[in-house]
Amino acid sequence: MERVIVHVDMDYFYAAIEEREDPSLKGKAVVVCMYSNRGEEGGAVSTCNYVARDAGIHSAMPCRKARSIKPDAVFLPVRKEFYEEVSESVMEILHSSADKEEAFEKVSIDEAFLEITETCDGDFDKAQKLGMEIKGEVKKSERITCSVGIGPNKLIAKMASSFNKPDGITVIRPENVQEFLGAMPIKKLWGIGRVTEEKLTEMGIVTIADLADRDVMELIDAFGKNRGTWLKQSASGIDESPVKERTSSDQIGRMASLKHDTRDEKMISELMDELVDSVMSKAVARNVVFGTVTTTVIFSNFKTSTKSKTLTHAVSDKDILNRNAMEMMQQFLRESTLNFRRIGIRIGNLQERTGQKSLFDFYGVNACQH
Ligand code: TTP
Ligand code: CA
Repeated sequence: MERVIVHVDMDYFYAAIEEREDPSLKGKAVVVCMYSNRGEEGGAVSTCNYVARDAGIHSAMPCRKARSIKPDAVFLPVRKEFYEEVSESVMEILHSSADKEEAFEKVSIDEAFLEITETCDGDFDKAQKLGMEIKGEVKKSERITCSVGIGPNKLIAKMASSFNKPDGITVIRPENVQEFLGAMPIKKLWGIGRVTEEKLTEMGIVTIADLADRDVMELIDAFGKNRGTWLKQSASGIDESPVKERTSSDQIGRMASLKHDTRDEKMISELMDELVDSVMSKAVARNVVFGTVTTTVIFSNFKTSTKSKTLTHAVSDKDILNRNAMEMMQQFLRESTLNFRRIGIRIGNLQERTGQKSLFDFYGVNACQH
């Protein structure tokens, strides 16, 4: 069966979050700036919304220049930790749509690949439907948009997601890969930078189709074996690299929606059991113990709240995880009258397990909340 790969890229991510948080920004140019230690005078544009882009502002431009182009734009400082929280919620949604646990690859704060071959039986019509559902769920839960690309491999999925932005979806079926790539200029091929582009242009290669038509030996002569072969394959739309989890992460988290919005503790506890099982099986597979437990609730009005607890010793114990998680859920229930829409659990401060688990099965102090 042909693989079906999805690439999701959030639209003008940091600026979109700022727009969401402050409805008065709607329609205005919003520029998120990374200020340097020289204060507001230094610094570069991290990103900006599409109103600001239409005026000519873009990432990495000096903030001072952006200000001179559009003095009436709203300039905001980067709030990285906050964006990371939003990113985690988005990633939970994307992860839960993948074929299986391992079929998910977070690429950056606002981009991920997921494989859905089994979920859609290799059928690209079903894949398109699932892609729309993913977009809908992200929009509903986080109130920001993303662009989705679907194709038979990561290369095509990645190029498809940037084909129609913002809030787009592009599905490239295997039989349309050549047509999709062919007419594009070579600089659009994922992985081609300015230096390669210049060299290819000197060789008379302008479009991706030109590159695909070149003899592989000629490309190897010019770029070496690995790069030459890669250029030929990519231009032909071939990419066999797997979607695979990057395991360097120091956290393992899961989030899921309740069957309907509720405050019923039994329903919440049943779903939490499933999430705890899933997180624990991953911790066991990675052979790690955890030192923190974090829970998240997304309420019926889409507001998100998080609580964390630092354990006295790192453990790997399902009951401890479950007990801590449910204590936090009860606290959430006491603090708000709203229904719960989604709940999540995350373990952090992961360390390699050294055995003798029972020695360290203490838990409980240093509770902190935010
Ligand atoms: P991108 O996905 O490159 O950009 P974007 O999400 O803002 O816009 P687009 O709709 O075109 O996808 O980057 C994701 C985030 O990473 C972006 O919101 C801010 C941050 N970023 C920087 O801080 N500096 C940069 O130079 C770039 C390119 C991104
Ligand atoms: Ca993006």
